[in-house]
Amino acid sequence: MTTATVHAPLPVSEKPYLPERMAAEWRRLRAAGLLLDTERMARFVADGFLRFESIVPDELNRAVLAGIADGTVTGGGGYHGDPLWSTFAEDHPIGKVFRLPAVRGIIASLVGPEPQYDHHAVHVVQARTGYAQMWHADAAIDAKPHFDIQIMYYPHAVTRPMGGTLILPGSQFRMIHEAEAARYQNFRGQVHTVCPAGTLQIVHHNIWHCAQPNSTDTTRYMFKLRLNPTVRQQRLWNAGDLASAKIHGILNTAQPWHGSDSRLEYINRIKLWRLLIGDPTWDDSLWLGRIENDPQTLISE
Ligand SMILES: O=C(O)CCC(=O)C(=O)O
Repeated sequence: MTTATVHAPLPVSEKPYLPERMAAEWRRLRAAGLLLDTERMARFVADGFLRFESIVPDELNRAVLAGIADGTVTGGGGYHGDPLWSTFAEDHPIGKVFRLPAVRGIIASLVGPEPQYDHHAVHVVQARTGYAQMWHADAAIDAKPHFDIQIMYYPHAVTRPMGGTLILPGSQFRMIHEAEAARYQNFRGQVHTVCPAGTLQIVHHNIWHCAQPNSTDTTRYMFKLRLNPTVRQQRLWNAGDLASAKIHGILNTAQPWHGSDSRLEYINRIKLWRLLIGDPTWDDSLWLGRIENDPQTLISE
C-alpha cells in the first residue's frame, strides 16, 4: 500500500526570495522604463483589472497555440507555491511570454519581481458553445488587504461572438465565495473581453468574471496564471509621479453598477490605496477622514 504524501508548502518567508536580488531586479526594470505608472495603479485599484492589448508578439502567440494543440502547453494540475521563475522553462513558449520585458515590468509592479507561482489553467470555450459560464470569483473568500493577481492571456484574437471573458470592474471589493453570484446574468458596466491576439488582462484575485458563449466555429483559448506576492506591495510601480498623478478622478468615479453604494466603494479604494502607497493617512474627499475624526482635546472649565 502506498500512502499519499501531503506537501505543506513552505511559507514565502522561508523560501529563497532574496531581498537584495529582488531589489536589484526591480531597480533594473524601473531604469528600463518597464514599471507601471501611478495612474495605471489607481486604475487597478478602481477597476480591479488592467488590459494590455497585443503585448505578446504574434510569433509567440502562434507557438503557444501550437503548444496547446500538441499538448506541450497544458493546465497546471494543482496549486504549488513555487517561485515563478523556476516553474516555466526559459525556452517553453509560456516561459517566454512571462519573461517578455514588458510583462516582467507589469508583474513586478503588482506582485514584485520574483512572485510565487500559485497555479495555472488553459480555459477553453469550445466552438458552438451556447451557454455562458456562471459569474464567479476564483478560489475561496480571500479577505487579505493586499492582493494576488491572475494573468489572463489570450493567444488569439477574441471577437464578441467568441466567448471572451466577461468581467465586472470594481467587483473585487465585493467578496463572494466562488459561484455565489451565479444567480446574476448581467450588470451595468460589465466588460466583455474583445481583444487582439497577444492581449493580457491582469485581474485582482477577487474579481467577478465568467466565460461567455461561443457562437463561432473556432475554439476560444485563454491561459490563466495566478501569482502571489513575495514582497510587500508598497510602491512597487514607478511611483515617481505620485505627487502629480491625477488619481482623484480615478478613485472617485463610480462604477455603473455601484448605485447608492458608490461612497462605500470609494472608501474601499482609499483603504487599498493607503496600503499601496504606504501612507495610512492618505484620503480623498475626506471619505475616511471624517469617519476617523476623533478629537481628543478637552475644553471643559
Ligand atoms: O474562460 C474564461 O473566459 C474564464 C474562465 C475562468 O477564468 C474560470 O473558470 O475561472
